[in-house]
Amino acid sequence: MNEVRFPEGFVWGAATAAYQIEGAARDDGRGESIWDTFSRTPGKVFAGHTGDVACDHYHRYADDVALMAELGLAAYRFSVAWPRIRPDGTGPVNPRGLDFYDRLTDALLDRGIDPIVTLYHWDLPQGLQDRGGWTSRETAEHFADYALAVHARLGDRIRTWTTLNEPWCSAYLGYGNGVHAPGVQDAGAAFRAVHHLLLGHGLAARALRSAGAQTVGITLNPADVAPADPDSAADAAAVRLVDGLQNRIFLDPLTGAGYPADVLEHVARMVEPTFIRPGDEKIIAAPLDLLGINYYSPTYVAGRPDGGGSSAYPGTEGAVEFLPASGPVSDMGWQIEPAGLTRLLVRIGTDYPGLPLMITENGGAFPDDSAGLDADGSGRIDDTDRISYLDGHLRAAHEAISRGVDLRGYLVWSLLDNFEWAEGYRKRFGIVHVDYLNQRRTPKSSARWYQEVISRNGL
Ligand code: PNW
Repeated sequence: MNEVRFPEGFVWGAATAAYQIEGAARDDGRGESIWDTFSRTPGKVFAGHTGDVACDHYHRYADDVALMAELGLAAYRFSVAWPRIRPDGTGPVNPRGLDFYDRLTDALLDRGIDPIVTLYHWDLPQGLQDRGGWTSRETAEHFADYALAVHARLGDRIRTWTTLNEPWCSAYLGYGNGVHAPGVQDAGAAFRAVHHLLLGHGLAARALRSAGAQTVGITLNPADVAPADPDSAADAAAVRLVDGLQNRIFLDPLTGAGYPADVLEHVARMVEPTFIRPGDEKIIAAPLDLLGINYYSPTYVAGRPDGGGSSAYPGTEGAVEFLPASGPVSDMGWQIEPAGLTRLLVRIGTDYPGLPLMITENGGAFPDDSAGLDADGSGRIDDTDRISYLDGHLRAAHEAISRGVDLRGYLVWSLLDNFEWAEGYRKRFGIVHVDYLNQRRTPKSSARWYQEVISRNGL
């Protein structure tokens, strides 16, 4: 294989999210989130798993930061749990919740690791869901207030602030097909949620910048949507529809172009978009310093009147067929295709120029292979499938850079095995293995490999 070197200053790191790793669900005045409610509802999450304990990172953060330092990470992306900061969503700020992120931030800075904050990685306070959640406009305003409260405590030390993680998932999986919390199944609610999430982003971005935040961004999970048959006009129409629902519905308003007309037309078939008020698109278009991109797998579609569509894309039934994965897949069943990452980065770099990009998540779930571990946790976990996934995707990212894409960094998902949402703990994305019986951390071979990549700034 060719040697590749990344640009000087390229940021290497890892990512996690609060509900997936922290545990300590009842500590220090934390309130409940929609994921507490959802995971405690029988039948929603695999085997009834919850985030009550997770990786117990809340109590073990100092050791986890030491591990990050050992691996040589330059940056660490974590999320702040809103219900730790405003336990019931609307009432007073809980200083003990902020204390935890204060300690974590200082531990990172002590080790020279740059903190990258995500303000919302899906754990909406249940109290706000009881008032309509993201279908309600008022949630967007509460989000901006909460963002300011976090900034007031950490703004003197944290440079990079991102508002939302993957609003596509929050809206379409949370309110559309109900596979994620809060488990609502209603296409109209999903589109209301899209708009209020974007509005919340815009209000928070503006507020953070006025408060002095240096770098303000958002993380999306844009898809590389490709046609089953590149020569078929019907498939091209299906690509346009899915691209609209996944990519342009977010990227166009965020970058100042407003909602695309074809997407609004599609939405209007399911719900009258009266929730979009004059002036909203201007708020959503708050200047962005960074666009985070999470990429795992490509999406192939065909245009067919008898296509089953996907419950994750409202209104695609009877128009689109989503092709099943072909070729190698991860333990999530997701097709492994690094070239999709190159295509996606080049497309975003071309269609939305001038926006610095960072891969804020990329990685693979692969079956646990901890059988080689001794009882004391020593020994090796040879996750060669994960190493080859990461190697392929880093080469794909490098290819995009060499084609002129302004890619600033790469954060692997994830530092630790963790609570994989509806899949519970059965899917493992970590470069570090977690034994949930005793919370022992064991770096997998991929962690040692990544350490080497970081130290050479390349492959
Ligand atoms: C992302 N889908 O979630 C999240 O940001 C992470 O918290 C998560 O652990 C990671 O990817 C791996 O799943 C997604 O169904 C969940 O298309 C589901 C989908 C996409 C992303």
